[in-house]
Amino acid sequence: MSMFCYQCQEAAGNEGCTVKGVCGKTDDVANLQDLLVYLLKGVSFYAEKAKEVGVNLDQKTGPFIMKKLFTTITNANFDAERFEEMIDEALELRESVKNEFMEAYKEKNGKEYDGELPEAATWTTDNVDEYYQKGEEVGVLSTKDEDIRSLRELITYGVKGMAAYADHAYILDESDLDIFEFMQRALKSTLDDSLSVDDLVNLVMETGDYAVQTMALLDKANTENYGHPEPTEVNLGVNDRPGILVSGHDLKDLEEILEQTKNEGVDVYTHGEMLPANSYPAFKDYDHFIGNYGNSWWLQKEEFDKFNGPVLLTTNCLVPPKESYKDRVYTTGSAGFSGVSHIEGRPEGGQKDFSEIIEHAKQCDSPTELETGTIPGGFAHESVMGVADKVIEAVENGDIERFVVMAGCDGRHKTREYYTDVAKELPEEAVILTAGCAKFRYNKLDLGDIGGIPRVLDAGQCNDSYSLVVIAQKLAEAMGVDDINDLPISYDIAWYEQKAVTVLLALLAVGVKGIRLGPTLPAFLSENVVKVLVENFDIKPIGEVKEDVEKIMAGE
Ligand code: FSO
Ligand code: SF4
Repeated sequence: MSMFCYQCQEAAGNEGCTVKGVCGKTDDVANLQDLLVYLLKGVSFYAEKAKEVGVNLDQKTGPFIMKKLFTTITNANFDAERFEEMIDEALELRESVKNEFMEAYKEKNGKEYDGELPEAATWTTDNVDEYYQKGEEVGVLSTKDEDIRSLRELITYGVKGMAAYADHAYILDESDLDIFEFMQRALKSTLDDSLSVDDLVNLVMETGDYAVQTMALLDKANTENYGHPEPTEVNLGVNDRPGILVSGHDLKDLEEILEQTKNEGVDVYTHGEMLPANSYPAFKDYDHFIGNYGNSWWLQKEEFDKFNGPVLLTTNCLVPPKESYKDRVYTTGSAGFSGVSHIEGRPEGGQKDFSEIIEHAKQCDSPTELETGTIPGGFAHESVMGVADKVIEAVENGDIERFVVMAGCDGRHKTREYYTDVAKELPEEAVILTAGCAKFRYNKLDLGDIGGIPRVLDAGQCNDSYSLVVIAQKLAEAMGVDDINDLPISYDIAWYEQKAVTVLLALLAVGVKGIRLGPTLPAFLSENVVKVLVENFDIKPIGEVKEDVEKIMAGE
C-alpha cells in the first residue's frame, strides 16, 4: 500500500484508495496532503496552547489553516509541487507560532514549557524527499482504533468543508474568529489520545453547529455582495462568439472575469456548481454573461472538449484533464494541477489578472451547442419565503403533500441514477428542494409545477443547503410547528466530497432526523459510529426507489 484515502464517496471498493485515487490523485499527492493536514494540526496545537497563556494567534493561523485545508478537498488540487511549497510554509508558520507560545509561556510561568508535545508539533526536516515518506506514516491509518479513527476523520472532513465555505466568505471580506478558533480546537483534538469516543462524538456535534454558523456567514457574504438570488430561467444555449467557461464555487472570481471581459468580444458561461451564479441580481447586468454550459462536474471531460474555449476552475471539482483540452484549462485559488496554468492570487485591494485567459479565448472557436432552452434556478430562502403564503396554502389544501430535500453532490457512479429515478417516481404532489451538484441528476426533467411553484426548487450551490434549513425553520414558524421534523419534509441526500459531510453535520445540528444518505454510507464511518448516528438521528442508507418513495411520502 502506498497511500490510503477514504475521504470521498468514490473511495475504491467503498473502503479506500490505496494505489491511486479513483479521483486521479497520485499516491505522492495523497501522502503530501496527509503530511500537510498533519502539520496544520501541529500549527493548531500551538495556536490553542498560546491561548492558555493569553496570546491569541488566530488572525495569523486561522486563514492559513483554512486556505491550506481547502486544497486537500477531493478534486481541488493535484499538484505535488504546490503541496511541497505549502508544507514548507506550514513548517515555517508552525515554527513561528511555537516560538510565540514558548516565549509567552515562559513569561507567564517563569520557566520553560515542559509539557508534552505531539509529534505533529515537533517533526521537521530540511529534506523535501522526506515529505513523501512521512506523509505515508502520518495518514489516516496511523490511528489504530477503528472508532477513534472514524471519529477523527469525520471531524477532519467536516472541518475541511467548513474551511472551504469560510474561505469563500473570507474572500468576500466576511470572517469570524470563532470559526477559526473551532477549526483549530477540532484539529488539535484529533491529536489527543486522551479523548474518549464520547468526547469525539460531542466534537462531531459541535462541528455541525459551526458548520451552520459558517454556512450562514457565507450566505451573508454572498447576498450582501451580489443580492438575493431571484427566480431565473437560466439559458442553456450558446452564442456564436468565443467564450470562457467558469467552474467551481468562487463568485468573486466570476465577478472579476465578468468585469474584465466587458467589451472584449468574449462571452462568459458557467459550468457545474457555478450554475447558481446566473440567479444573482449583480451578475444579470452583464450582457456577455450568457448562461450555463453543460452539466455536473464529472461530465467535464466531454463538455470541456466541446466548449472550445478556455475553462477556469475556481475550486473543486477538477477531473485530471485530457490532453485534447489541457492547454485550455486554468486553475486559481485552491485548485491546481501540474502542467496547468495557475492564475495567481488577488493583490491587496486589487483584482486577479485574468488577461491570459481572455487573450486565449479570443483565439478560440465559439462553443459547440450541447442543448437549448432554459432551466429554473434562484430558489434560495429569500425567494421561496417571498411566496410563503402560496406555499403554505398549497400544503394546507393538499396540492403539496411533501417536500423532499435532495441536496448534495453528484458523482460518476451508475448507482446515482437512483436520484433521477426517485425524482421521476415521486408523485405530482411532491416538491424537490435541492442545492449542490446533486441537482444535475434531475434538474432537466420536465417535472412541471404546482400552481406556479416549480417541482424542483434549486437553492444554489452545496453551501446553499443552508437556505433549505432556513426555509424549513421559517415554514415551521409560519405553520406553528415546534419541531422541524413535524413538517412534511423528507431528506434524501447524495454525498460525494467533504463539503457534503459538513452539510450533513449541519443538518444534524439543527435537529433533522431520518435522513436517507447515499449512494453509499461513507467508508470512513466505522460500524459503531454508524450505530451512534442511527440511534441518535435515525440516519439510513438509501434503498430501492419505489419502496423509498412510498416511505418518503408516508413521512418515514
Ligand atoms: Fe459538487 Fe464538487 Fe459543491 Fe462538492 S461540484 S461535489 S459537495 O465540490 O462542493 O456540490
Ligand atoms: Fe479515493 Fe476519494 Fe480519496 Fe480520491 S478523494 S483518493 S477518490 S477516497
